[in-house]
Amino acid sequence: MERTFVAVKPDGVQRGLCGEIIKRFEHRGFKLVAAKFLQASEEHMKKHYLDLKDMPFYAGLCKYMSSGPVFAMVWEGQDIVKLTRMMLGETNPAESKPGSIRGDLCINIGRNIIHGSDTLQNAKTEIDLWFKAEEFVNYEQVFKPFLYE
Ligand code: IDP
Ligand code: MG
Repeated sequence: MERTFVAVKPDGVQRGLCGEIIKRFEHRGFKLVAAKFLQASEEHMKKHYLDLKDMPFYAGLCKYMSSGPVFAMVWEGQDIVKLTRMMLGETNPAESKPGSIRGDLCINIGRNIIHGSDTLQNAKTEIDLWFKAEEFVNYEQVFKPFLYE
């Protein structure tokens, strides 16, 4: 089983899309293992997006991501890093297929409502950045035999 980091961004929270996004992960069969609603600091967002520090939009992105609440989550499932990226669509909503979260729910690259880790290694780094060990809940998905052969 893999874990990935997902966050509804301030635009997604303001637009009332947390429920819709959580629903899609639940319906897919993924298991929620940690979640919290918070306003992140700009410093925290600079660490989160460190890979993008040389991009022209880096400062604005970090400022925006810390401008309001985000819903941060860790989800678990088989191949979840790859499958989450497919559920998200492309970084640019305008290039995202209908049926994907960004393709269905947003328009603009700077307001693309959701973050999802892009690699297993980045998922681990991001989960460690956002969550402490005691924030994870241990439980079994009772319908697991009906999700996985
Ligand atoms: P991702 O969120 O699909 O992984 P990244 O390339 O990691 O995309 O970029 C992180 C975030 O930075 C994007 O989700 C988007 O909010 C923002 N971003 C990326 N490219 C641009 C751009 O060209 N203009 C403005 N914002 C951008
Ligand atoms: Mg990314």
